[in-house]
Amino acid sequence: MSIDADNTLEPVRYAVDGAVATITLNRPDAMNALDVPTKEALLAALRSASADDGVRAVVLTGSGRAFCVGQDLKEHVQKLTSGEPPLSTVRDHYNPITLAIAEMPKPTIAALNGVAAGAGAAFAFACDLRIAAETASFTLAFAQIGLSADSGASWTLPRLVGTAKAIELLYNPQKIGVREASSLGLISEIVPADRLAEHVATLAARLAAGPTVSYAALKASVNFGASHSLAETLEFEDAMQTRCGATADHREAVDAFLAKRAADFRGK
Ligand code: T3D
Repeated sequence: MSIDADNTLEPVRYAVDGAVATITLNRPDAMNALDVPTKEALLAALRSASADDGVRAVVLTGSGRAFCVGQDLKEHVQKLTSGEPPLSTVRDHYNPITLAIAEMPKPTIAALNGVAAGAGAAFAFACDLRIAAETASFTLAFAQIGLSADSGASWTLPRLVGTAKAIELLYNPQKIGVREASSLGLISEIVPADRLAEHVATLAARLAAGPTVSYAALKASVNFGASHSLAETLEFEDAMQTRCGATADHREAVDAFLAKRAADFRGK
């Protein structure tokens, strides 16, 4: 755990190892619930990872037994009581955080070490890949506290599981264990809890050594195609292919293929 000069726990840790940035929600005693300082620190970390060309893959995880239990309801009730507008945090924090994850121009991995609830689950859904420890679970907690979906859950969840299943899961905010989550397509892999960090580090390092511009274009194309016509998507694909075709990585990969050697991608 990292302690700052005031001897308090930093709510988010940001560490870069090689070309992999790891962002760790770091309020273990609060199950990484999202209060304002945590949301601000998370957004800053995501923006750092996005802007740093040396970072070519991003891991989002939690410390302690939870991934993230969503909005800090202890902070939230204080705002409700004081008459402050608590729901402004959707516009002020949840929306920019979700866009920063979903539009990250490099691969993103949610390393699910424990429960992901509410906005915490939605942040995981916004990542490209979700790797779960056996101890992980999801709870779509929004209706449990009389709220609607936020942090993109109404956009990402139907794309992951289909519209009917998304409504069913949102109406029934019960624990979804890793086996059910896997069969629904919410997670791509389940690993033993004590191997999660190592497994995700290996995957992230592999992605960070890949064709970063190609990965960003693939993500943008798939997301574009999900809400546009075929004709519009073909235009978008053309633009993305033109961009990728001009990269040094593309040239390197073609040369490597013809020379029957492995490509050495630089992310440019
Ligand atoms: O304006 C806005 O804020 C709108 C934005 C909304 C975005 C959202 O994220 S809405 C969804 C908010 N999250 C929830 O409703 C989840 C609430 N928590 C739970 O349902 C359960 O705690 C869990 C399923 C996540 C975990 O269950 P379990 O049995 O493993 O743990 P527990 O015993 O329920 O909780 C352990 C402690 O964590 C407990 O504190 P205590 O009693 O030991 O002092 C509990 O109060 C605390 N905790 C859990 N979730 C939250 C939380 N404290 C604050 N905020 C939480 N979200």
